[in-house]
Amino acid sequence: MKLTANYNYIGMIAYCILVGVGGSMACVDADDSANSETDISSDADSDSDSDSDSDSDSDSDSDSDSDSDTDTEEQLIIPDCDGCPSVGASLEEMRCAVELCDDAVFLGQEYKSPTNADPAGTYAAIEQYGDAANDLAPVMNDSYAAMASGTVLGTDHDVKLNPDDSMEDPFSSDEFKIFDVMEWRIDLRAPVEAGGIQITYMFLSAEFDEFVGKAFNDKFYIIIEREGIIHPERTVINFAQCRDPDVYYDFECDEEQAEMEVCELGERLCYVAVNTSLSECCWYDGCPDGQATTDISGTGFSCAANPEDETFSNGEPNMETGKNYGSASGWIATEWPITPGETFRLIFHIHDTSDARLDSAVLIDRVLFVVDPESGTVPI
Ligand SMILES: [Ca+2]
Ligand SMILES: [Ca+2]
Ligand SMILES: [Ca+2]
Ligand SMILES: [Ca+2]
Repeated sequence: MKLTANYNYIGMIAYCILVGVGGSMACVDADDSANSETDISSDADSDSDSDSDSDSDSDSDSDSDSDSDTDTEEQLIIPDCDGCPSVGASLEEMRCAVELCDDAVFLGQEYKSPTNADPAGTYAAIEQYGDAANDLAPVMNDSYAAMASGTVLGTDHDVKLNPDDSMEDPFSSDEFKIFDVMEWRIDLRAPVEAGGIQITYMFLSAEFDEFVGKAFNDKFYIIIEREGIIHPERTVINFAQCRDPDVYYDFECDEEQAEMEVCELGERLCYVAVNTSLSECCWYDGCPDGQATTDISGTGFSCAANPEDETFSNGEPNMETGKNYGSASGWIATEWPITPGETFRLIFHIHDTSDARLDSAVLIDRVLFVVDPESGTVPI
């Protein structure tokens, strides 16, 4: 996956180039696009031109397997979100905030807590999380969706929504129960030209840094649910290498994942949590000294300067002081293959592990279909 991509701009039927990670787009003539394919032409293209584009892309799939990532260009399918309300506390605003604006693609949604916590206040579609001057400007359009295992807004991230109910973690082999589970379930129909889906997001947690390298971690799963023979089959599509795989990992790369080239067979992997290598930890061994790359000031998840701010003298977590500090993953993106035209459910799942305390949150920005996916989870 890479930052510069050609865009098939649905509605405009014009080709645009993403400029930087801020998500601003510039529509250019084909001659200006250094890596453009030969059949990408000017803004005046008709619908049939864009159809032939996707044909040529699928042809190139079989050729590009052995190519390096840098040579491949994906095409993101960008919907027209004009008039889609994208700021507020309703689910309609949530879906617009993540660019699921196309009614031909978006089939329905619900937001539920499998552990019977009250969802009110755990999600919102917002323009910027924390301070206005921090690094959390939206990646695309005016807003993103936020959800948490506690109260999503404000700076108190030690909120027990429903400490009396819990469940097994269906994707973790550890034996810790999960609490304050929140699931945003979205039913989608992939466009016929789509070969995959891309989700851009940032995980934040009060569990940084005192729980890095520990087993009981809050997790954020992106789950694809498809009809199975007996019951719906759920697959977690977001995982990466681990911060400290000798100390902690969630699972090892299996043959199916290795065949998809999202990891190497037997490699130790981590779900998106404080233990993923993508996390911007603060003082854990090997992390920058009390500083993270992404400025998340005002969110209540900012770095502690010293281990003493979050741990007892024996190194064990001190939740009473550690709850006031945390960190984030920075913006990351996950891509995964989808069958063109397929109907499926996308689930954003966040939970507290082991107890209902030290909340975690996720900002979810653009959810886009892509013509040529490069499966995996990477920083952007
Ligand atoms: Ca957005
Ligand atoms: Ca902390
Ligand atoms: Ca927690
Ligand atoms: Ca909680």
